[in-house]
Amino acid sequence: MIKSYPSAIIGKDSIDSGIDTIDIIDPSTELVIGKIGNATSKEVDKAVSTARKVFENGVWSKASVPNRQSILREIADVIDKNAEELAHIESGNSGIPLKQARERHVRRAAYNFRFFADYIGQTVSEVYEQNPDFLTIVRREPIGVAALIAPWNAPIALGSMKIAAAIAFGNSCVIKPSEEAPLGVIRLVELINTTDLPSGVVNLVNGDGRLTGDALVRNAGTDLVSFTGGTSTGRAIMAAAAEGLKPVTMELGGKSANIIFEDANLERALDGALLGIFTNNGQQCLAGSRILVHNSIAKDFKAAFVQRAKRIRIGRPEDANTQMGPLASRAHRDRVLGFIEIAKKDGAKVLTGGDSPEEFEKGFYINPIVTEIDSNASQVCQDEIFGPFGTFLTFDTEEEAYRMANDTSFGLVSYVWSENVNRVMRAQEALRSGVVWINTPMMRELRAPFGGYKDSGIGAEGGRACETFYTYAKTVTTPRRELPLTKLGIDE
Ligand code: TXE
Repeated sequence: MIKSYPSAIIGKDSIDSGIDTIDIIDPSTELVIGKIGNATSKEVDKAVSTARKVFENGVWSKASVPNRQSILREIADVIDKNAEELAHIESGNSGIPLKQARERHVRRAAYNFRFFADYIGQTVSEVYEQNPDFLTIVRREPIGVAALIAPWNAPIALGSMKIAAAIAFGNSCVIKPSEEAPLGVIRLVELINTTDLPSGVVNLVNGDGRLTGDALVRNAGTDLVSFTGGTSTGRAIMAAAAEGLKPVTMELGGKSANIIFEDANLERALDGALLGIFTNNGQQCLAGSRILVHNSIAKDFKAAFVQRAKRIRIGRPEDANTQMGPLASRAHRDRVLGFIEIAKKDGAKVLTGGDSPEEFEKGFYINPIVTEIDSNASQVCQDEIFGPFGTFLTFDTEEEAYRMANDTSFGLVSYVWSENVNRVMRAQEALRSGVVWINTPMMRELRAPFGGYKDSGIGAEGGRACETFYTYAKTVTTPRRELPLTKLGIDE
């Protein structure tokens, strides 16, 4: 049965616009599993004004920190209690293997709320008293209504990060999940609505990005915009937000270099390189898609990598054994496959993959792709492919490795594998990316900022980064004694 989902959840009410219904497709079967309506600008307006009303009545924005902490923890508990259901929905709608949805995405969603509950209990404010006549304090106040726009590659994990960060500091929000994979976030918001969080703090609108998403960004009642998605969409959203002078954070694409030096622990580097490009079906902004290997070890490393890539277990997302599921949509799969021809034209050698596994008649499955190429200037080394598509490049010197790693318009993450601590220190300094992972794949420390250099974004997510983004800094100055004031209008 095809279920109809609301086009908006405003407060605790589900609303169906019934307009321009969008099919939601299970990428493993290609079957339509649901329909969502496009929230119209009228519905967006209603969601925003509901969020604003709740913000202004102070029930959440002025709630005590212990009160907010206990509700954030209650949300985390509800996620944990319903983890199995959430993981199934997420996996069924996105093609992410159920095991990864359960152990990484849903667990992370609960952690996001617990993390911010802990964080707000430990915040400190600035006090300036260098001038002994005055005491100046800096207070942090919530801003208002946050517009949150989430992508399809990790909907619950990324959407929950935005909701948790926005509301922890007292804001209300309206989230727009991706129209390609909204079901996990819809269920998350429904679950949030079963807790003691005041109704209207979290609202949701569904629909096409250029209609509903754009209406949300431009709505006069939204005060700031947090976006995760593609770079060109990020540019469009920033331009729309600029008209209202709204602050933005943008977590955009990447073309991350994974540098493997000859003195690395090669077994761990191999495991890490495979995880870096093939986790989450290869659809992640932090993917280590350019694998830069020192020439002296390149031949053996590539051979071992290809052998392992061929053995990655492609399967139905719900199977416990599955390591890689289908890509998220037909259009996306076709786009990823299109890069094979581009690679060949640029002189690349396809070492494996790109064909469809025979056992699946339906579903957007592809075998993991590994290519090698001489020039980092090729489009496959410059464009974000956002799929299970790794490209090998080789280098002779450290400087060459850093030059190549930095020679991209992106700058989200870099990976470095070396057992030489001095080299590691040189590498982290030379690399132009917001995050550098040394001898580890994908270790997300929520206390630290996660954001990109260059076209990979603006701003960051993380403890203090979110505190700064989601609050106004209000400077309050008081004299410590009655200081003489110049008396205007009185003759001296
Ligand atoms: O995402 P979009 P797309 C990259 C990846 C991928 C490419 C395109 O390379 O191939 O982006 O993906 C909403 N105003 N990433 O086109 O468009 C949209 O509805 C307001 C990297 O599918 O960026 C969805 O909710 N909102 C990435 C969200 O933006 C708009 C994750 C993301 O969609 C809008 C995903 C508009 N004008 C893709 N247009 C990462 N950084 O992890 C679209 N949207």
